[in-house]
Amino acid sequence: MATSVIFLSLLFLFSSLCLMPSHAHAGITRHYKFDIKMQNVTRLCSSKSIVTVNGKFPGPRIVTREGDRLVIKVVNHVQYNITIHWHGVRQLQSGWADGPSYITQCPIQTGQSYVYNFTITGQRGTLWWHAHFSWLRATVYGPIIIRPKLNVPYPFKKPYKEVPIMLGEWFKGDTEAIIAQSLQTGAGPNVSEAYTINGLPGPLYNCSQKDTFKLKVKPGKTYLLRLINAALNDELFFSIANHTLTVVDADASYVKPFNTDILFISPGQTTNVLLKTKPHFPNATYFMEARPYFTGQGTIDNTTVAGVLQYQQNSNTNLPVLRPTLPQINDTSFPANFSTKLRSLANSEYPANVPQSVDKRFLFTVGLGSNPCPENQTCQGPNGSKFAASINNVSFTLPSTALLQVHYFGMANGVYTTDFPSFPLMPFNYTANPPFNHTHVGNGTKVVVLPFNTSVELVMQGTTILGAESHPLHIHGFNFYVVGLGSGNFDPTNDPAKFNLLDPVERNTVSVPSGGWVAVRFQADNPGVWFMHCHLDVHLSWGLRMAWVVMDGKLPNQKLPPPPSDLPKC
Ligand SMILES: *[C@@H]1O[C@H](CO)[C@@H](O)[C@H](O)[C@H]1NC(C)=O
Ligand SMILES: *[C@@H]1O[C@H](CO)[C@@H](O)[C@H](O)[C@H]1NC(C)=O
Ligand SMILES: *[C@@H]1O[C@H](CO)[C@@H](O)[C@H](O)[C@H]1NC(C)=O
Ligand SMILES: *[C@@H]1O[C@H](CO)[C@@H](O)[C@H](O)[C@H]1NC(C)=O
Ligand SMILES: *[C@@H]1O[C@H](CO)[C@@H](O)[C@H](O)[C@H]1NC(C)=O
Ligand SMILES: *[C@@H]1O[C@H](CO)[C@@H](O)[C@H](O)[C@H]1NC(C)=O
Ligand SMILES: *[C@@H]1O[C@H](CO)[C@@H](O)[C@H](O)[C@H]1NC(C)=O
Ligand SMILES: *[C@@H]1O[C@H](CO)[C@@H](O)[C@H](O)[C@H]1NC(C)=O
Ligand SMILES: *[C@@H]1O[C@H](CO)[C@@H](O)[C@H](O)[C@H]1NC(C)=O
Ligand SMILES: *[C@@H]1O[C@H](CO)[C@@H](O)[C@H](O)[C@H]1NC(C)=O
Ligand SMILES: *[C@@H]1O[C@H](CO)[C@@H](O)[C@H](O)[C@H]1NC(C)=O
Ligand SMILES: *[C@@H]1O[C@H](CO)[C@@H](O)[C@H](O)[C@H]1NC(C)=O
Ligand SMILES: [Cu+2]
Repeated sequence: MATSVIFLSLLFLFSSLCLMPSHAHAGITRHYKFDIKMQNVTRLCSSKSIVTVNGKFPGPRIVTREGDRLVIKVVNHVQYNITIHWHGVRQLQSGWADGPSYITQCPIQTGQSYVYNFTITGQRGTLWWHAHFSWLRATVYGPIIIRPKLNVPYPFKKPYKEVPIMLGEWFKGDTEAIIAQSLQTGAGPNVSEAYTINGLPGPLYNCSQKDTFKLKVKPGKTYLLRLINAALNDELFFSIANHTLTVVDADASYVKPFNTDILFISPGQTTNVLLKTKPHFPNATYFMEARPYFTGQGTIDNTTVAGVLQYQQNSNTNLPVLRPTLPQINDTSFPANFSTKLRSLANSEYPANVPQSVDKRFLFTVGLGSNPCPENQTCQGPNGSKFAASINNVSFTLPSTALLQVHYFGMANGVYTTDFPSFPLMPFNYTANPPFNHTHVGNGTKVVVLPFNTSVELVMQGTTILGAESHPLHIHGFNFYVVGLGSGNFDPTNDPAKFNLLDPVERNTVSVPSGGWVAVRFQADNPGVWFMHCHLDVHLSWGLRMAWVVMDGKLPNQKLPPPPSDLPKC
């Protein structure tokens, strides 16, 4: 009797494994608890109380595998509202767990909690999590490390060790006060005092020698560095003196490996690289450094963070220090060349599912603009106005309730309108020099509605209004394929013929070149409300953001499930 029960249950287990559809959740469930707490931290000889997860800065690592479920309970113990966004996670049919405040959820208020519950499907590499309320992500961020499924190898030699490298930005002042002041006066916000590697500014700043990230290595080994740009407002160059890096993955999608001495990485992006150490103990210490790329007119933190690549046997000797060479701050050719090197692996195991036909085309201008100064106030933005930023001249106003909720319950009336322009309403020379002189932007909570599975081609066109800048545009709920990129105005007649529809890179954040354009394609196969915005928080706060509403499909697995019972209320 007992044996037959065991036999039957084995048979059942066996048959259910065989019958399991390939998309079913096959991994394990991993539980995390995030306590949002204040923590005193000292950097550059001044102490500051910052918002953290579990008192850690940078925050805790999430280590998982493709196919796993993550269940993360976030408890808010601080005076601020907060949400957490799992940056780059596709959130297939789990839009309620995406996190941007007032888009997919109301904030988790002081004393409240919310459980984020989602799976990692079809992704492997590095992603990250960060706060998605106001500028709290300045200190609330950490890595998401996604290993391949059990017994599935990397498509490159197994590294000896894996090391997350989070680039960040350190402000001596209170970042919430800084963005509030900018929105009030209309001026550009105060810039940071330092950049950081894993939270540490390093030896090139005053009073910071002891806060230096050291990567201790052995000779003749291959290390996998998981780079993440978590800086608030700055795209960065990164390099390690005398070492070549092999890029293998971007935004948790494998790429065709290529060698480079210097990386370009925008806020929101991740890049996995292989670092091969020297075959023998060298007689030098090597710095790894990062500093900004910037072409705009405003002020910027023009400093350099350094960490140390230290060969272990050499730790006690007084060796010469070698520093890498980084491009000039305004070297627009470097990001342009770098982006053309990124190609999907696009093989049978890791195909590039680039939409080959297009159902709906869009042209979005992205750039700066201004709002008039309110009556009786003096403003410190351009010509006494207030700085703003927009997409197709819409500076997006955040609603006071969550868009996903009103969409799901059919109560969108009065919260958002569906008239987000597909094309600029008034075309002009977007990259003219001198720039188009109409800077005033419109505003509203406008969205684009897409039927389920629409195949979308989106061209994002930078403008030169109030200064040409590059804008790292991030989409939630999807990856897009970067099919084309160029300088000047997009030419709808000649440029599409040059699109790469074979092996374009697949990512969640792409830099719209300064004074240029980028074309992406994606398949709207994920029902929900999905934020798309500039990942420079200053531009995000000024309104460079919008949302896509993707409708349910007909089949049960094409529908957004009902919200979890603990979804925060506004
Ligand atoms: C931070 O430091 C201040 C001043 O020393 C102290 O009053 C406060 O309790 C500390 N906060 C935390 C969270 O440790
Ligand atoms: C997470 O979601 C799954 C699938 O909907 C559900 O079975 C599970 O109970 C959820 N877990 C928690 C802790 O909410
Ligand atoms: C911004 O910088 C100015 C000049 O240094 C300073 O007076 C002001 O207090 C700063 N604002 C905030 C919010 O830290
Ligand atoms: C560093 O690289 C330079 C140029 O590639 C080379 O001449 C030098 O020997 C290297 N030095 C060390 C210590 O690796
Ligand atoms: C390091 O210095 C020692 C002694 O000066 C020398 O023997 C050795 O060859 C040097 N190693 C390298 C890699 O240059
Ligand atoms: C940035 O700093 C470097 C020196 O560190 C200086 O040469 C350069 O002019 C500065 N650039 C800007 C835009 O401030
Ligand atoms: C970068 O700035 C420098 C100094 O302002 C200028 O001489 C140079 O032409 C600029 N380079 C580019 C590529 O714009
Ligand atoms: C602006 O100031 C004038 C004169 O003091 C006053 O009459 C008017 O009501 C003020 N307007 C606003 C919007 O506060
Ligand atoms: C747009 O402006 C640029 C820079 O001023 C100029 O070179 C270009 O010819 C203009 N394009 C059109 C279509 O007018
Ligand atoms: C803006 O440009 C147009 C022509 O391009 C010109 O007629 C107009 O005077 C300009 N306005 C300002 C305020 O410079
Ligand atoms: C939004 O636009 C309206 C006019 O359409 C204007 O009155 C209002 O001031 C604008 N709001 C902001 C925040 O700029
Ligand atoms: C926190 O969120 C709630 C709900 O949206 C809102 O009523 C409240 O004003 C927010 N508080 C702050 C400080 O933003
Ligand atoms: Cu931007």
